[in-house]
Amino acid sequence: MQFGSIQLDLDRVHVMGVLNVTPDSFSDGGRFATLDNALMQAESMFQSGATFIDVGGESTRPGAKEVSLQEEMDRVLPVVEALSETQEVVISVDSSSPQLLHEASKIGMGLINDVRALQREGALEVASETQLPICLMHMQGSPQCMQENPNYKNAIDDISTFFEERIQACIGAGISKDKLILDPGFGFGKTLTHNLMLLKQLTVFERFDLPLLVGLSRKSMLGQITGKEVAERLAASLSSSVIAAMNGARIIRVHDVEETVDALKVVQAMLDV
Ligand code: 7PJ
Repeated sequence: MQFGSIQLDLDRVHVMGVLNVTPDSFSDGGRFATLDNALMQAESMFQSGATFIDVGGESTRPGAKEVSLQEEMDRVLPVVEALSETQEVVISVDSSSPQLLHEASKIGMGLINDVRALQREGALEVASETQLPICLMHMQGSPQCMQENPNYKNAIDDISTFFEERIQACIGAGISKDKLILDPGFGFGKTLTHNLMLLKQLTVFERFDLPLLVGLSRKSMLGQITGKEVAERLAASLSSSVIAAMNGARIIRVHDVEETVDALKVVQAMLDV
């Protein structure tokens, strides 16, 4: 798949490093809120083997406050611009805001990562104009209320129906199907059981014949399983990344890039035999 100027083989496993530029971000306490810190963190993730850097300025942790468009743009755009000048890495932008995505597309964004799957007004049109790849993520509800009472008739079926609907919406907006990546959205309006079922049955989404991206890194489901705080979830995160890759995920979104790259090299070496 072509991500701006960078071509990647998505039959192989890739690591996406998370770069939060939110002062209230969930697991690094906003330490990378300033531009210099963000760039240093990105450089370190790139050196460790990340092929994507996912820049996000809106905290979507459960219960997080909404951020204004201006604030989100002020956080994200300088980072995108600086990264595109210095790194040979795909810059993914974790945003649902059409205006931000439009601006970011002019300064080096290589992937649209929208946790709302282009459902905001104007998002489909902007995404179509950029001609960039798009990750469509499933979420039930909104970050403000999604963990209050996650509820599905059948989570796999409901998420599949959602994917079908969003893929059709994209095609209707002139986006070709081969630009799409799917993500079931671990932790976004899902109970522990939903998350575990999705991880176990991830291969069911192979029927869409599109690359799968997943993010499980440090998430609360891992805290529920291990009883550990966010900062102590490395081993659990690695375990979940390995399971996801073995079940077909090809882009794994994580905070701990160096450790994940090694863990996934083992998976890739095995797949290569
Ligand atoms: C995800 C994301 C994810 C995609 C976040 C966190 C919450 N984008 N953005 N998939 N999670 N595509 O990292 O805990 O799972 S923010």
